[in-house]
Amino acid sequence: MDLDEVTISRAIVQEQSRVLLEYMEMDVAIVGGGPSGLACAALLGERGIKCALIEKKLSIGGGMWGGGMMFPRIVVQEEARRLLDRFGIAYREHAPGYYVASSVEAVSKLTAAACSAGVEFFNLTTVEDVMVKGDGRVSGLVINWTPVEMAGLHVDPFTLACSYTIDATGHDAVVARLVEAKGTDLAVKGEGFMWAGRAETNIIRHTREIYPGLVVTGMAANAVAGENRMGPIFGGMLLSGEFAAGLVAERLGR
Ligand code: 48F
Repeated sequence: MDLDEVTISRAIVQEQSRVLLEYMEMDVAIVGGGPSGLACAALLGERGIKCALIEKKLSIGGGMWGGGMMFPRIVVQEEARRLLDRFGIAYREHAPGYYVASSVEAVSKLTAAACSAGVEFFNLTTVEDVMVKGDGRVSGLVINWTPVEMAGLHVDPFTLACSYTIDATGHDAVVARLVEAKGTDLAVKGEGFMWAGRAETNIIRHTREIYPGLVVTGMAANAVAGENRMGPIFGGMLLSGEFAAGLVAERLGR
């Protein structure tokens, strides 16, 4: 087959432009492609909810790739084992209730599940602001190419509309902090000391709608609440993502 370089370029631009236009309006925008965002995206997608995951980096996976101190293994506790099973992630029992999985397999299987569920991914895309209009709800995201932000270029962004936004940006709780910075009554307390048991137990309670239209999940939920951190145990991230998906699906009546 003789290949035409321009056809290759045209295919990419045309197809991704089609997707971007289609997702200018969607049900749920998930910001951050770490374990909580990925689990949430997969479970929303499986319910037929139109959602996209926006990730500022080139690769999806957030803090899960690195496992613990760059050993590519993650620990998941008994309460979340069913989610390893649900996503087909293999594991070994290290001690009663402590399961160890490959972080590479975990990211890949969660990402594959989200893709299979119809979730669209916008990587290399940074959420730099949110849209809040007369009804006082977070009703859209202001996005730009990450390289534009990295280079400090003065380039105006695009806006995507969504019924719900999920802040899955991890320790930085970026979307929550954007809302806080506008002088709203939302206060991001910042994460507390390392205390895995407490952090993992309380994360579900902190996974909630923190501002109209804005739900927080994963480490961002703990950071908003001033809750402890937990290190390389990931059950809470998966459970929080699952809980956020259920919460938003219920609000959408799906
Ligand atoms: O940090 P991250 O993995 O979030 P998480 O799902 O999981 C936390 C764990 O990895 C770990 C832990 C142990 O359990 O505490 O840290 O809560 O993933 C957050 C993702 O959000 C992206 C960021 O690149 C990362 O992949 N992100 C951050 N800011 C933005 C963003 C932004 N402004 N726009 C788009 N993506």
